Amino acid sequence: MDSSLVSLGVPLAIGSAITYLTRKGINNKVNNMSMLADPIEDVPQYIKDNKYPAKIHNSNVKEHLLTKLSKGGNAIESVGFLVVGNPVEPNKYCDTFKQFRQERYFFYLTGIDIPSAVSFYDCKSEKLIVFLPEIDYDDVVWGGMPMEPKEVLEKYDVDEVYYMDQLNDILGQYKNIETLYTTDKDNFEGLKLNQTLNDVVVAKDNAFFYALDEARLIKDQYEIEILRHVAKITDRSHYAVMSALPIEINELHIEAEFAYHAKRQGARTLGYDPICCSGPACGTLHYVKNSESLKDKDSTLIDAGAEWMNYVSDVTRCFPLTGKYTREHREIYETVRDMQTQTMALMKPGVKWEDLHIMSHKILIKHLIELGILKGKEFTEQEMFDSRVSCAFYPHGLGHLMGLDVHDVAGYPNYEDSDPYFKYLRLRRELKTGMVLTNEPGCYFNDYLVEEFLNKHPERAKMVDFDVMKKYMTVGGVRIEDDILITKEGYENMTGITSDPDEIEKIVQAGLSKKRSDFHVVV
Ligand SMILES: [Mn+2]
Repeated sequence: MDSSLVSLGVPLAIGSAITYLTRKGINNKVNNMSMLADPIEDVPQYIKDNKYPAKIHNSNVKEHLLTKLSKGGNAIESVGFLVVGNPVEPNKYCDTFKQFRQERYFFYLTGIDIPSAVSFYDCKSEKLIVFLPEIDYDDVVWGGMPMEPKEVLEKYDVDEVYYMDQLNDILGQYKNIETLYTTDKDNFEGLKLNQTLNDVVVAKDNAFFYALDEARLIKDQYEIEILRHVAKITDRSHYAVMSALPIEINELHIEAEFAYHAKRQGARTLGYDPICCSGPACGTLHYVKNSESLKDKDSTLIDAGAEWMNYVSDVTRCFPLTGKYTREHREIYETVRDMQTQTMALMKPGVKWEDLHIMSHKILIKHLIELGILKGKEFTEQEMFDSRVSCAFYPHGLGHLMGLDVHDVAGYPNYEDSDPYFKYLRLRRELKTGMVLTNEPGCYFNDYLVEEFLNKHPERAKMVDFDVMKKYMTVGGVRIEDDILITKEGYENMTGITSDPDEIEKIVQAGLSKKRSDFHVVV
């Protein structure tokens, strides 16, 4: 990570201001939420030169669906997809709105961020048609003119665009359609579908979801360009967090620093609620408080990722608040880094993710023996492995798919799995070219985990030297998480922020050498 990352000279977005409050409390016309705020100058050239490949995405879904249709090749010619975007949802008993989040299947099939828009795809002609909510006087008065059909047609990879009142007429022209697959009917109310069409709608169908998920699993070049860009935004935001300790005196300041820098770079939202914890709280996997003082703590953990064009990143870094890792913190850090380095080196098409996950546990066991936390003189590594004792320190999976969702579709986890090794592994399949996933091993010292995984299981507890373990409780935990693209040759690590502990110390120390007034902090 070079120091140029400090100069976050990314221009602010100048896109038109969006107001989405209306007198009626309903507004479907907020156009393209994810694009308007993006700083155009910093958008990758490929994204500038190309449209979001919506038609290819529909065709991918068609191909996967074809493998599931029992009637064979011709049956697909009578199939259509009808998917509705999310509406803007009001907050209860007031005239404000929940933050709009486009429904991810709809976005995958259209690339369109307009609330309550509808997408129709005819598998026979491979035509993609979009229907927009009709113009509403109140909406225009309060929120400005929405995008018109001709603008939508120009901007997006669609064949035809109409207003919603033409939905029945246009769909009625497709006499070949016998099955109209949709995800669910949750947003169907405004469609006013006629009976004939309503009769052929099939919702919540396993084959359709399978086809959607398998299509979303493999990222194309356009999606990869977005993911690389959002990874870059996330890198700089993590760098900013590590560099700003003089103005971070509470966990919430860490979250604020990350969110501020992500937004300045054009990320309107974050991919998920950031996890910002310090000291023993680093042992809580999905810590949500983000509000404790950093005073008198040694360690911190931040798990945060920006979101851009509805695609996310998911990165975790751990750094010492003093600028120097304590001995125990460093030992755990090196353990986790070794788990990540060794498993990452093996990431390539054809490798079973379960195998790398198991390998990460075996590496952890070796390190915990070396540190004296596990009793290596009394028990063999195999006995420890068989007992699942390492799950007390590493209860989650090695990683998960990532894309439009932070825990993306098509991982086929089994949360009912009785084996603690696999219960929380969110990806249960072979790696394939074009998959994007995280590699995020961890090691934690958490009272609750000790109670549940050790104290309640004497056969595991006897393998642990509790006196040695106690010395590590103040570390809380370490997780190192990078975002990986599987390539033909192996992998590409899209995450650029360093995880080298020496480099991290340097970054933190450089920040600590500054004064509060060296930062842009008004309050
Ligand atoms: Mn993650």
